[in-house]
Amino acid sequence: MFSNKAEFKAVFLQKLEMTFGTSFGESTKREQFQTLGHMIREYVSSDWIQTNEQYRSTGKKQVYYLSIEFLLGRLLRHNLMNLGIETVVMEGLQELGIDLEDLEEIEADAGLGNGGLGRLAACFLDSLASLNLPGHGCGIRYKHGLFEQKIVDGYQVELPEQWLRHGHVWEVRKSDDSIEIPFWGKVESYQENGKLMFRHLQAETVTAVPYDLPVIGYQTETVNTLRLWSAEPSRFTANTDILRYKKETESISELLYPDDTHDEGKILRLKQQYLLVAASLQSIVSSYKKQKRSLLEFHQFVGIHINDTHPALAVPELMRILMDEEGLGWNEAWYITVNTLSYTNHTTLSEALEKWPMRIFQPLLPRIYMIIEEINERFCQELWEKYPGDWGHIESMAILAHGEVRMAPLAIVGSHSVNGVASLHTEILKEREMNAYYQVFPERFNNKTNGITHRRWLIKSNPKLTNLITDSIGPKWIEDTENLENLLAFRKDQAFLTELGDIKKANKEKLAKIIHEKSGILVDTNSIFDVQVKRLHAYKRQLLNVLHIMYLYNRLKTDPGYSLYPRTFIFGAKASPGYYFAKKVIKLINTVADKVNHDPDVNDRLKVVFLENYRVSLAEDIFPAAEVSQQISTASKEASGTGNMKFMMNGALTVGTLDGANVEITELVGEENIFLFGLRAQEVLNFQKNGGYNSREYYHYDTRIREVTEQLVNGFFPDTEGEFTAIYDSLLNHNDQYFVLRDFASYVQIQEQVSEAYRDRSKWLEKSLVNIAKSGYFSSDRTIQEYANNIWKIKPIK
Ligand code: 26V
Repeated sequence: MFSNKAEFKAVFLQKLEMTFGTSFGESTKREQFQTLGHMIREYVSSDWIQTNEQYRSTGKKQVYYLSIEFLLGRLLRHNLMNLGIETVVMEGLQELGIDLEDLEEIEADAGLGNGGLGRLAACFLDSLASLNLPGHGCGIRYKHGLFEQKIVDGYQVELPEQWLRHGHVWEVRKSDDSIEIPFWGKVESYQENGKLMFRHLQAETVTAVPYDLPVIGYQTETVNTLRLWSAEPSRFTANTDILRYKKETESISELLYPDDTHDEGKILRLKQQYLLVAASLQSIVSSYKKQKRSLLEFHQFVGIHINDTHPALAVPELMRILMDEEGLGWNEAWYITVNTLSYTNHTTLSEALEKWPMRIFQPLLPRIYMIIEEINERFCQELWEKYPGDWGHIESMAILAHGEVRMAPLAIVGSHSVNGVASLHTEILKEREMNAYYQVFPERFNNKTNGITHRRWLIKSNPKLTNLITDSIGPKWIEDTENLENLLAFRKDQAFLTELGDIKKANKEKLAKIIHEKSGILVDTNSIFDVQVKRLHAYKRQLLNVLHIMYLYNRLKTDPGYSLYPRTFIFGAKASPGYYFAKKVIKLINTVADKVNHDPDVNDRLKVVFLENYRVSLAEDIFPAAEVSQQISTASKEASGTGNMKFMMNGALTVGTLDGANVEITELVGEENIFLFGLRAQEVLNFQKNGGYNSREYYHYDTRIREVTEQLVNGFFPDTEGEFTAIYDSLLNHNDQYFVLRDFASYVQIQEQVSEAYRDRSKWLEKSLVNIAKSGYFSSDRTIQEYANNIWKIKPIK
């Protein structure tokens, strides 16, 4: 299509004029962006077709990654880079007077996710394609991604996100592949050739329409597919209240995580989950059948991955397809189902473990419910043989109990592999949360420590550091990130360290500019950039961070001899709309920021910034500029964390608890290259089991704690009466569930060590270098290779 600058320019201009009927001189940035996007999509289409043909003709096993979230972010630069045409395009545009960076800014983030779970899915897709592995994503094409966050008067305000307002250049609508999804109605049994069969009657059907996105591997010819389903009214509906039916139908793919405090919201979420699963599985089975293979071998050629429990209905849906549509018997179908499916758990927090009331589930998905009943009955029978008479234990493990359908047990029982996402997390699953199932299926449990794609999180987002690395150790690390270890040879190389420091400084300046543009705050780029960016949740303890800032402020105000190394604390976080406490923490951060930033006694040494609307594209500017990475969850609560890996890869040092993947980070870099503090997971779990923690003791004996907690409620912050009572109560009247006060002293101390360490510049840079050098382990290529080898058993296809 184009192989040099001149050709690129000619095609670009022609396409722009043909598509928009406007001359280049008159065209808008958006038209230019869309032209470029369409060109790239056309550019990959032959590889895309070729990849699919190759997969079909070789007939090797393929994997489908089912996920309710895919947090892709922007794709333009990433696709150009992966295609290896970034330079041609950039220079070609330049000659036309267009800055590629300006066009990039036009693209809306595809923010179809909430946090780590969705971003992990996106990193995995990139690794699958880059490793030439036959693996595709299946998700939902939400009309609105995660809400857009505005901060008004310190409060989070949620606006509907509008990523599709101008269309999405990368997608292809495939309406011929649409699938009818039945809800409600009733199930009828009948006899066929002496066999008892079932059919679903009087259902209200919805049409699931697929939109395909190309997933382009890094400088390979592999182009996999992310298929996102959209819910549309069916042509076959018998519903006569058309307007209502249309509205109800479209609401299924309207937004991510609709509020499920009421039945209506629960129905909607369950519809989303079933739509995702049923449409994906039916399309997978129909493409398998085109290969003319027996369904009895299905599991040998297809793997289906359940990302967290949201797609766990894949278990009964695959059973339904195999039995009701393909005529297999229960035992055959069950064998195939279990051997096809695998499941990853991403959290042990009980509020995130999904359960659906049977009274809603049964009428909405009558046939699926029947199948779950049968799965449950057979599973309980098995348990009865293992634990005869122990009804209590059996009930605690059942899939159906206390009027609810429990999704995690359904996923475990129906999969041949169950994995956690970091070694500590997997141990906690095996020894505690899922111990009962581990006793029954020990061979199913395994660990797959998370990873991140270094192509987006280092090569694309930190080009300066990328160049320094390649200039120093050659380009081999790009293919295999373990080679980053070769950087260790430069530990004592002052010229290298100086350059490393200069690059960080340049990245800090870029971020400082963004901060100034977005919030009007001027930050000192010689100060330490100390960053906490992640979902807002009590267990992640943004509160500990902000209480520490209050303490620093108090100390600066009252202790004239105190010399604090200047620090800029940067936050980015969205709170779930219904999460009252999390929203109060956002308000507190902004209130403290306001006070600190406007106080001339301290604001030359202390600044606090809350960056609004944290999302993938903003994150790409934050990680390269960070020097301190805050990973301070209550030990045992963070399954893995992946932000921690992105910071590390960009040379930030971690201040963290021994939680999630911080454990592996510590093993890799050594305790001298990380700042650990706080309770260990075992201590937290023991407190939770046996009691013995009293937060008020810490209040009484530590004057620093007393002062900062009282300041929440004593008028210290003007015009905030009652504003922070819930936070105060959580700490002192509800015994501080997340051990914020227990870890406070230890956190203050480790932060002092950070300041101390930073004063020795070359020492600090050496630690930074060690972190980068050891971060290769956290490439999602390593993670995906482990999934491919040990769970999915898939091989590269070139
Ligand atoms: C939380 C919430 C909060 C309220 C609104 C709805 C909602 C939906 C999902 C979740 C959490 C889902 C699980 C999740 O994102 N887990 C994260 O998965 C990452 C990838 O494995 C892991 O690194 C993080 O530690 C884990 O928290």
